[in-house]
Amino acid sequence: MKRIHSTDAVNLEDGEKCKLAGWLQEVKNLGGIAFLKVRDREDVFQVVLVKKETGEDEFEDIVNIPRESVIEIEGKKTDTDQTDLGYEVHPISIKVVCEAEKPLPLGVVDKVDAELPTRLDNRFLDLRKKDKRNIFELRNLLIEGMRDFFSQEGFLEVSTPKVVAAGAEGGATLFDVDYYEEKAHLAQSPQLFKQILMSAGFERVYEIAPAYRAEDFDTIRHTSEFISVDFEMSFIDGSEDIMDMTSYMVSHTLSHVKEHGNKQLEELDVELEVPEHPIKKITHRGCIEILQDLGKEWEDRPEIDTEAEKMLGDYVKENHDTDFFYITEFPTRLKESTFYAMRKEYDPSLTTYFDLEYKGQELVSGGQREHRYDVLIKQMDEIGLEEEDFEDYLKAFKYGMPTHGGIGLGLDRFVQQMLDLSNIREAILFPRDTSRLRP
Ligand code: AMO
Repeated sequence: MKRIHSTDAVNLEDGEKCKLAGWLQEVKNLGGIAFLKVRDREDVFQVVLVKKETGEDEFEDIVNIPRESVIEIEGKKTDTDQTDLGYEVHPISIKVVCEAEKPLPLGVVDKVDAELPTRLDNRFLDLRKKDKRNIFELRNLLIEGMRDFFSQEGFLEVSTPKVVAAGAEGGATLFDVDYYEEKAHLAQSPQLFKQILMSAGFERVYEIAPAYRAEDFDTIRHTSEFISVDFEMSFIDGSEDIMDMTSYMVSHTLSHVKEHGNKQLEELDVELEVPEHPIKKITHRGCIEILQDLGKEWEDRPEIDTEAEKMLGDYVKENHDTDFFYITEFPTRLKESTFYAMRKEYDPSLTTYFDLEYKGQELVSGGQREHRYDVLIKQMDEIGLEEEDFEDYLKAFKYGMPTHGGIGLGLDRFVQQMLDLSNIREAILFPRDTSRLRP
């Protein structure tokens, strides 16, 4: 007989035979009768064990199976209004597929969560909890919604190397790799490759892949490995085109999650905002003014730090009733690592770069790129980058490069913010950070 899920058994006739399997979550032994709660991917079903039917020895064997063992039950589905699924199973046979050791390093049905490090050390058990799996089902929908959007808009999904010779986002956060006789790095971003593909004439590309940053401190919104969603598009008239595409992408993606993840969202008690067009834009200068009005004190070199971002997020929520807004026109000096940023024609102290903020935290950063070879070289010189280190990249600009731009979006952060998770690690199956390399 083929094994079916607990939710499929709902549709069987009363008394029909079935085979179900899962993890033994709980045993309630009342002496002559015992109730087993067994969990599969879809739900928790109940098995009723009657001593008179099984015999004393078998009854004892079964009620003593350790919790979280995997068991397989063949039996009769019997309708009842005593369980949530509307049936229980009267077993003909119960097989232990794999017995769990005792004690468990982490409780699966405990009401209160253990500390995050303990949970991450035992992630396979942690993920058996429904609320944890909901996060990854919604993450899956987020990715599905993005792919759906990109494909509708004529973007090609690409895969670029993760072992690279040159970094794109500044030397400080590069991981080194021994690569045969050479020194290589883990890619911080697909930035340089997605730009090269614009010269190749692909026009619209996107990638969803890991990016690596040797962040030297632990925060609730940074990890050393994260999934970067990047797109790049050509023949644009300015960074407005990139912001529009980003807004449509975020809206489409969130409505996809809302439409298909209703059950999980309800279980996690989350309400999603799908942002309307156009998403509010505030210049970097305008943000500083708002922050000054709000009483934030500045040092000599005003950067919008984590605290300021939060203040701005609250301000926008209060005054404009939305979780989303763009910070535009980042000053050139604040984007010095992004040598590839195009500057504003009317004021080269400003870039065409923007961030998209979501619930008071940066989610996206992007803008229009400098596509003119000579200007690009000048910008690299200004911050002391060596041309020969970027030879392969620069070559693509010499033989016909269209105007272009794009963004990078942190997928894990998107999940974190969307579901109001207290730590980005909750949104990652097996996070990597300054103190975690396993499991
Ligand atoms: P940036 O460095 O701002 O831009 O990164 C883009 C987005 O990636 C996410 N992010 C991170 N998430 C988790 N842990 C980290 N350590 C981490 N670092 C970044 C953030 C951020 O907004 N090449 C440009 C993008 C572009 O211009 O196309 C870039 O990588 O959500």
